[in-house]
Amino acid sequence: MHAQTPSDPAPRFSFPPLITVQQHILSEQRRFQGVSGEFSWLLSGITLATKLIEAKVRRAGLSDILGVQGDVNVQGEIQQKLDVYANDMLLHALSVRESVAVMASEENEHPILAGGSPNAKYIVVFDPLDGSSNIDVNVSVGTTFSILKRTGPLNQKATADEVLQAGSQQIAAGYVLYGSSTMLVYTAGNGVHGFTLDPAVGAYVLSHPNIRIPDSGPYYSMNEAHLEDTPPAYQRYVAGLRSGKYGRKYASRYIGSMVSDFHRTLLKGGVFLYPPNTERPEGKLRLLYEANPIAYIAEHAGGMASDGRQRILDIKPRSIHQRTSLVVGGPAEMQAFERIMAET
Ligand code: AHM
Ligand code: MG
Repeated sequence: MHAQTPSDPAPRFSFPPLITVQQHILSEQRRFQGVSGEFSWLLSGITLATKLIEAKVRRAGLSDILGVQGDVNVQGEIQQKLDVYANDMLLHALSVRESVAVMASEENEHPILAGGSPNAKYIVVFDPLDGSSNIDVNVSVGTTFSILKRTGPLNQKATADEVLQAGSQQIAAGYVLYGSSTMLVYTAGNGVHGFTLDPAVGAYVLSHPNIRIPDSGPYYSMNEAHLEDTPPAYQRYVAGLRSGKYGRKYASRYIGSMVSDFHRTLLKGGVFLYPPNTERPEGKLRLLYEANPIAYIAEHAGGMASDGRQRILDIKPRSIHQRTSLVVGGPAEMQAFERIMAET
């Protein structure tokens, strides 16, 4: 008989365990059937790309010193526009994930069929850098993404039309906000979780587990320059928010960068709206890669999202760059909105 090797007790730490997004995805994978290793590998492609994007966004202010976009920089490289760079990073990181069959981006007119395995089963749709016109003035921007499963037979080549699925078919969605810190917020259908990028070690660390949107919050958020040009029901709704008709007098906050405006709405409560207006009767935001991921996250955090006629997630898309109006927020604000719409 061998003598047992003595072992030291497991170390005890006085700080809470650090959970990275990769650990979190893996633990979800163990707990839920249907969440496969391929899926976590795919998500790691998104997190890698967003770290590369964040590094570039953080240096954006230096472009005035190092050369403007389109110029040749000090290394003799042509400076790319940041949204083009962000798109390239996502396309690159995802095209080497064998499980990705199709990618669709705000920056590409048509969906891109990835060359992965013939059994690749995922479709990834994204806006690589939403609100990029704000970069020049140092305002936060974001990346939004949505993950769907292929609808066609797996042993046949994917078709671009498979991207055109209602948002309710998403299996995961998220965004990254490049703000005063960089945060990833995602859901794979089991709670909404927020991770803050620790720039020292380059890891997204769980900072906001199980985010729930407050039942009611202090802010409404819209571009009020368009208010007179929006349908009367929206005007009545905003008047009600301002006047205290829905239980409180709402204050106004508008950044003009959807991820930032939604992120505040998610954490503090309230409502974000981009209604139709005379210039944009369909609304401005894109259904597949802007409204759908935001709506999916909102619903999984206890909120709601509507285009004024129906649930965002029920809209069957006709084209990949289709626009929609969007009203998204907490239950109290959304129920008030739905009552107003029902009266019209
Ligand atoms: P973009 O995809 O061209 O960046 O436009 C989308 C952005 C959103 O981030 C934001 O909610 C909206 O445009 C702001 O629009 P406006 O300037 O009309 O208020
Ligand atoms: Mg956009």
